[in-house]
Amino acid sequence: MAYFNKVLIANRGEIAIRAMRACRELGIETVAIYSDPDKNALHVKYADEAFHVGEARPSHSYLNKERICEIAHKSGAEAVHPGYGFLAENSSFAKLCEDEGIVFIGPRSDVIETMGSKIGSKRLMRDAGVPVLEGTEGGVSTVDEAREVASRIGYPVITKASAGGGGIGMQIVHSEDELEAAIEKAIRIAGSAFGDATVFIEKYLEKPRHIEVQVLADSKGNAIHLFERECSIQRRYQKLVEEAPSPIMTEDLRDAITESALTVAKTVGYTNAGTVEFLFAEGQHYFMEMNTRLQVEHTITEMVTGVDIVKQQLAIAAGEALALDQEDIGIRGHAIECRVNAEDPMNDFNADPGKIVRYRSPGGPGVRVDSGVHMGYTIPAQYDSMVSKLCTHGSDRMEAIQRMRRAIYEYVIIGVKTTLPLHYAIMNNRSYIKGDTHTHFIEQEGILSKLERYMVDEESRMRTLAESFNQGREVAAIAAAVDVYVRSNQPK
Ligand code: MV4
Repeated sequence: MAYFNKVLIANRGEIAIRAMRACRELGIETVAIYSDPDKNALHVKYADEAFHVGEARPSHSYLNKERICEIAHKSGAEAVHPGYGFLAENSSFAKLCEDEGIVFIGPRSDVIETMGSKIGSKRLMRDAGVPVLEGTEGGVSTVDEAREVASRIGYPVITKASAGGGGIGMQIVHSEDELEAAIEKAIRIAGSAFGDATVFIEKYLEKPRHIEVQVLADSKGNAIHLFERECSIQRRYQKLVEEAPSPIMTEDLRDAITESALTVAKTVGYTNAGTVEFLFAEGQHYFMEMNTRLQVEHTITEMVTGVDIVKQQLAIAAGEALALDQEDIGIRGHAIECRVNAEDPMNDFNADPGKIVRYRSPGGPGVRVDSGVHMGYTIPAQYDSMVSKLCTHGSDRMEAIQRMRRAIYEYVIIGVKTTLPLHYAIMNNRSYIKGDTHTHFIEQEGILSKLERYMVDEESRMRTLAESFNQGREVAAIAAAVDVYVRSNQPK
């Protein structure tokens, strides 16, 4: 049962390799695309065939819809896996594939479009009986209307862009005298960021958790969920650490949130793998949005459920009925993901692309590292700076945490600065260990101000590892790289 003979992977880095791994296990041939700076990237070497797609700029390469369809036809690929980012939630690309007779491995284009509107999808789900936060019915057209709604639901309220994402256009409003200026600002920002100035208002939750439910739905009307992930630990809307299951779930809360997620999927006629995002506070969940793609953090759900989500995506896209029943799915143990980025946590998380001169990834029991890098690889400046997803699985949450600390200890990355010391600090934080996570965790726990201590440990660890690792010519180069690393990390 091979589903397809050949699949084009319209992405780069770790997620391109992740998709190809599922194809390889199933005996499906893979086609890679690559931009100029990715000529020698791992995803290109992994694939059976590779085609140059364009220059570095995403608009000329990984976002070039027509060229990607052309390569699919030329290579004889029957389907396209979009990964995450780039074209993964682009309804016009999904539509182009549909029109060209190429299977888009994801939901139908109209479903992507429906979920792209925050206002539209929120109203649709409220009408279907899914809990949503109180707020304006549609977009805010006048300040008077906003004032009326805000005083009805009570301050604080928040403005959001209907086309939005990533917190763009979000303004927290604590009282009526801030309202007018906040709405004007939100409209201006939304208009310039998305070309759609529609904003809405809803009740603001002070310290919510971010909990999301993984769903799978086939084209025959079957839908199941793979339980939840908690993704509350983030900075500037970039997730840093995720875990599955959520540390605060009870059986009742889980029944309620997974039922809502399945209602969302069924209400839009969802197919393929998707994620329903909720805010969670004081025992209640509220639908926020649906991500109509495979997510970065799908890995931890795979670790606790044993389900290969990418293989499920391929089966569903090929028109197969889900072979899994809800009763077959359980949670075994606990999994944590750290997104290891080539960034400098001591310098406002600025990207630190460049050459990885020494690299050794951790292993052993309960460790999974999904990565698109290798020793000698240069992380290009043009794309996101993720080095890898470091995931651990344990029989319970504490074992997963202990394994994560141990895996970070084993991880050698020299040449670029990484977020590993930050992850180490989180794994040793009292509140984190208690499971007391929320969306303002990093600021509230003062994680960044405690980092210097971990950076000093990290430097001496890297020195020791560099020395024990290398002989001959390489030693000088690595010693120099460690020195650069140490000097640039001196507390100011
Ligand atoms: C909120 C909220 C509190 N109340 N909405 C941030 C990104 C965007 N997609 C939704 N976000 C939030 N919406 C209400 N009514 C708090 C956040 C929020 C957040 C949400 C998920 C993960 C991390 C976050 C960090 C800060 C704020």
